[in-house]
Amino acid sequence: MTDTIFNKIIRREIPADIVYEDEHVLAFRDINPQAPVHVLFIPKVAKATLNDLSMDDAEYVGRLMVAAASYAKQEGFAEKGYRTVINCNHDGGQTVFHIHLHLLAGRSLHWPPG
Ligand code: DGP
Repeated sequence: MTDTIFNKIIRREIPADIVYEDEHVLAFRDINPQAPVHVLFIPKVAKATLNDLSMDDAEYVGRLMVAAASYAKQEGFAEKGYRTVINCNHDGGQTVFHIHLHLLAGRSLHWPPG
């Protein structure tokens, strides 16, 4: 897959407000926040979309969820609530083709989403 802006963030070639990092996952604040808390959790090894995953990648993508939930607990909004979203391709609203989990919190979120 082609290099994306998120790989440049991983390599520290462009700045980002990084809030979490481990061996497999990096998390940073979204440049265009849709809620008071809007953090993107990305795998350090890039795959473009959810469609590129197989069952062998269950841990790969699961790590994003677990990291997001841990962050929510650490930041103190886990009990109040939050939303996680992975957009896929055009109709899903995906614009950056490096899988990422959105974590949104800090306000009451509407359903269904737009
Ligand atoms: P999606 O639409 O699901 O592909 O979400 C991509 C998100 O990435 C979008 O909410 C804006 C964010 N984004 C795009 N470029 C940058 C960037 O350079 N820095 C940061 N922090 N976020 C970015």
